[in-house]
Amino acid sequence: MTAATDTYLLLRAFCQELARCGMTDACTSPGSRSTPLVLSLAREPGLRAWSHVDERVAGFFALGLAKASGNPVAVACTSGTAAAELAPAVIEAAEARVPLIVLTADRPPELRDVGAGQTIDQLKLYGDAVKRFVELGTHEATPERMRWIRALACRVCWTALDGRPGPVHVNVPLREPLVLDAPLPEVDPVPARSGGRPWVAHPIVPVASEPPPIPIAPTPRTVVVAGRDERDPALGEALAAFAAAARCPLLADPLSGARRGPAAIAHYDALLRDPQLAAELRPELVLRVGDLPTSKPLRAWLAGLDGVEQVTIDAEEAWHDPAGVVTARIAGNPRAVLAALTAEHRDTGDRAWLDRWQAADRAAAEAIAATLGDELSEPRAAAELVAALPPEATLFVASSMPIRDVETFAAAREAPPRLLSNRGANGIDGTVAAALGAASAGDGPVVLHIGDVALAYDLGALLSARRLGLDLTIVLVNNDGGGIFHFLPVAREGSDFERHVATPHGLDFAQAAALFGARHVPVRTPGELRDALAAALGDGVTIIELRTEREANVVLHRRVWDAVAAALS
Ligand SMILES: Cc1ncc(C[n+]2csc(CCOP(=O)(O)OP(=O)(O)O)c2C)c(N)n1
Ligand SMILES: [Mg+2]
Repeated sequence: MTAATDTYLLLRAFCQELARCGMTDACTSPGSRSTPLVLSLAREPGLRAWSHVDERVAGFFALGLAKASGNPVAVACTSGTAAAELAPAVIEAAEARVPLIVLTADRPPELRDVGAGQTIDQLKLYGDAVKRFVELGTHEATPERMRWIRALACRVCWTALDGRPGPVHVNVPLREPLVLDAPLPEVDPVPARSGGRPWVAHPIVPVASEPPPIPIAPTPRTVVVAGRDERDPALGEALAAFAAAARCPLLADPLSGARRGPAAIAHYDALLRDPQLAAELRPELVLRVGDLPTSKPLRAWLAGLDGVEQVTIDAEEAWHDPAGVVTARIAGNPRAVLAALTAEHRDTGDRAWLDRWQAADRAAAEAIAATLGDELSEPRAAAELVAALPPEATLFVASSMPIRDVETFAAAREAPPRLLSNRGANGIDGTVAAALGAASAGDGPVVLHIGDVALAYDLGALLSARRLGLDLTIVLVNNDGGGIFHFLPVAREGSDFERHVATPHGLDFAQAAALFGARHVPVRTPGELRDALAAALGDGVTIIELRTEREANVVLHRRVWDAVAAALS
C-alpha cells in the first residue's frame, strides 16, 4: 500500500463517521496540501460539500449553516494563513455556541519550521476558542488506526454538540504523495457499523425536561427579559405564553423570537430612555433568558435595579451579567424551567402594573409612527422587514444599526420570521457569508439586513453565492459609512472622525451587483421596499438598496426619542 492509500482510507472513514453522526454539510476551500481532506469530504455520499475560494467566507458560511440547521458543519482548508482566515468564524462560533468542526491541513512534522512553503505553527491556532484541539498523525490504515479514526470522528462531533456547543479543531498533517495512483479499495480494513450507525453513538439528551424544584417565588411585579437564542425555535412562543399567564411584561429582543403575545412590550428601548418612567416601572423580580439584549437603556435600567432579584435561566455556562447584578442562576433548559414555573406564577402579576407598561408601549408606538411618517428611513426599513417577511423566512440581521433598529422599532408580531445574527462577538465581518450559509440550509428564503460598510467588508462572499447558485435577498442600508458612530461622542472630532471612524467610501453597489451577477434594485419608499422584497425572495441574489444620510439618521432617532418622551409625560 502507498502512503496515499492509507491517508485516503483513514480520511474516508473519518468523513463517513461525521455523516453518520448527523453531519450533512461541509465547506471546502482550494489548496494543494488539503487535497486528501477536501476530496474525502467531497466524495462522502452523506455530505453536501460547498466549495468556497476564500476561507474566511467558508468559515462564516459554515457558521451560518450550523446556526440555521443546528447541526455541526465541517470546514476544511489548506495550510498556512488559510487556517488563520478561519479564526473569526471560530471565535464567533465559540461565543455564540455553534458546533463547527475545523479541519486544517498541515505539513507533516519533518517539514515544519524548516523553510518549507506555506507552513505556520497551526498547533492550538485558535487557543481557548475551541472546545478541543486534536493533532492527527500520519498513520497506516491498520485495523487499530481505522477503529481509532472512526471513534475520533464521532468524538469530534459529539464534543462540538455536547453541553455548551462550540467549535473543535482537528489539525491534519498530510505527507506527499497527496493523490492516489490507483483507485481506493471499496472495502475498508475496518468497515463502518451495520445499520448506518456511527462508530460511537451518543444521543444528545436535551437538558432535563423535568428541572429540579426552582426557588423563584412569584411577585406582583416581575418582568421577563429575553435575548438572542437561535437554537430553540419554540422558546419564543414559550416565553410569550409564560409572560401572558403570569401577567408580566415581556421585554424581548426580536432575536429571542419572543416579541409576541399580549404581554410583549416592543418599545422598551424608547420607554426606558425616560428616567421617570424607568423609575416608575421598577420591578421586584427580573427573569432573564438568552443573551442580554443590545439596548443600552435596557442594560442601564437592569444595571441600576439595586436590591431587585435578577435570575438568569440558561442551560449552559453562559454568564451574561456585565453589570454584576444577577442574584441567581438557574441551570436548565429555559423552556422546561418556564413550564415548571407556570403553575405557581399564573395570574400573580399586578394587572394595573402590566396595564401601565402596555399603555406606555402603545403611546410609544404611536409617537414613533407619527415621527417616522411615510419616509423609508433606517428605522422604518427595520420595522418593515420584521413586519413584511413571511414566517417561513429568515431575517439575518447585521451588527451595527440594523441590529439596533430591529430591536428598537420592530413591532410585536405573532409568527414572526426567524431572526439570526452574528452577535456572539458582534463583528461586522463575515455577515454576507453567514447569511449565505443560512440560505444553504434550504429552510425558507433568507433576507440579509445590512449596512454598507459591513457589505463592502464581505463583498467577496457574493462569489460563493454565484458559484453555489444560492438565493439571498440583501437589503442594503447605504449611508456611505458607519452611521452608528454618529451616535457617539467621537462624532464631534471633525474630519478625523469622518475619515478614520465613519469611513465613507462612495461605492456604487450596482456595479458590485453586476460583477457578481446579482440584481440591484434601488428603493425610495416603504411600498417600493415591500414590492422589491416580494419580487426578490428566493430568486437568486438581489441587492435592494436604500440610501440614507448618517447625520439625518441621528437627528431622526433623537426626534423619535423626544416624541416618545413627550407622549409619556
Ligand atoms: C470585525 C469588526 N470590525 C470593526 C467593528 C466595529 N464596527 C462596528 S459598526 C461598524 C460600522 C458599520 O457600518 P455599516 O455596516 O455601514 O452600518 P451602519 O453603522 O451605517 O448602520 C464598525 C466598523 C466590528 N463590529 N467588527
Ligand atoms: Mg453604513
